[in-house]
Amino acid sequence: MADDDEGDIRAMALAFARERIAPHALDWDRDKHFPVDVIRASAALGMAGLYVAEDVGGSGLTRLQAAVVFEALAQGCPTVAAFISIHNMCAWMIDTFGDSDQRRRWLPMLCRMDRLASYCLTEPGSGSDAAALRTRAVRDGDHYVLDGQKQFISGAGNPDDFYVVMARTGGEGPSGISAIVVEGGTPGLSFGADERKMGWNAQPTRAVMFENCRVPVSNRLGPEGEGFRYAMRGLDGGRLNIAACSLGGAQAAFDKALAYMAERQTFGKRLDAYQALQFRLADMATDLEASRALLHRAARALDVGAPDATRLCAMAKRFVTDAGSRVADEALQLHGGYGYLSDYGVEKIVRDLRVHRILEGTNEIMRMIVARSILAE
Ligand code: FAD
Ligand code: 2MC
Repeated sequence: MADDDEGDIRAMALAFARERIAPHALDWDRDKHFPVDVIRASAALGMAGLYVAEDVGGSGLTRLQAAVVFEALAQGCPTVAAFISIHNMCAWMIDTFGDSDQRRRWLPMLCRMDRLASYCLTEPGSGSDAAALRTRAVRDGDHYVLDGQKQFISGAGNPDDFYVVMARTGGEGPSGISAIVVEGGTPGLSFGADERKMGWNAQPTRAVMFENCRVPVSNRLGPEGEGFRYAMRGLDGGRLNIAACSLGGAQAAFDKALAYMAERQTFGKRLDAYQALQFRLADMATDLEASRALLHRAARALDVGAPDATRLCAMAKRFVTDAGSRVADEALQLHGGYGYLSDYGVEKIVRDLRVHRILEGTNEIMRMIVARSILAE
């Protein structure tokens, strides 16, 4: 990607974040409001199918360009940016693993965000050990009959929803899993209550239940038994985006701290005149740069299909989400008591970023992926 392209894309996403997201982010967090209208407006700028091919309405960007977009969007609100990322992950899975009929049927409306897509892997009894999932899809003629429950599904329960569901069509383990699209409104599909949570309040998190839920076999992506590998391929890119969302949130917290320290005086001096605090700023800025460098390195690796791409995506997800939380927490500390007040916006970033160390694979699982790959060499 040429630097000019990257600059234009960043400027466009930053403008959207500043104008459409940031002014409302605190209200959405407080009111637990899922801003579907604003999320849809991002689709008009090409953000709903960032790395979906252009023939079906996607933007055809690279993962590196997408990482730049998600960092910029997250400067407005990490939670809204992260939902857009999940939608993109689902759209990419259909683009990559769907047949031409499925691509034409679903992708134009997903790229317009007529429907919002959710990714359904986790279950009450299987989170980190995702291949132990138990939701069953039993073949009955031209249909699968789904029974089971998904847990913690982001964005679920919206009237225009669309679900990419990993379900068991075969035996135990990863090779018994298939990826099946379930469209909102299908009889037998229902939802739990919106979970009350520490952060990520601007998007709903719900259980998704399947009870005798009949879905055409033609909704299956690729052959039976490939669903787990597709789900993991989707998460490679999803993890980059979650890292980018942490980076954007942390950058926004850093910028707030810098501005605050230029204003606030103690003992007759501005906060930014104290060397002890300047050193803290130096460490935070270094964390941000190191994070961006590793994130972009991993994104380039995924773009070219490098053999170590999965390992680099896991490294970036672990490193950047940890560093992002550290920077945001330091920014809160540098605000003193005001950092703890909601109106200053920093405590919301701390709360939103906390879950990035848990979801899309916990940071312990990221270490497992990295360590396994090192030891396999
Ligand atoms: P567990 O797997 O039970 O893990 C508990 C703890 O043990 C963790 O610290 C874990 O790292 C550690 N651990 C587990 N096994 C090992 C091991 N072998 N070695 C070392 N440590 C280990 N899922 C979806 O499918 N779709 C979504 O849209 C989605 N959105 C989410 C939104 C929110 C707000 C949240 C909180 C979760 C979401 N998730 C979603 C689920 C998320 O991916 C899981 O919570 C996560 O993968 C961890 O699974 P678990 O909660 O079952 O924890
Ligand atoms: N790309 C392609 N294939 C992959 C892959 C990847 N990144 N990762 C695994 N596979 C393949 C692997 O090669 C193997 O294939 P084969 O049978 O042909 O050899 C198969 O998948 C099974 O892989 P493993 O043997 O590594 O499976 P295992 O069960 O030991 O562990 C693990 C896999 C731990 C990496 C996986 O379960 C995992 O990522 N767990 C975390 C779950 C997670 O990230 N959940 C996120 C939910 S979404 C979310 O939170 C949101 C907010 C949206």
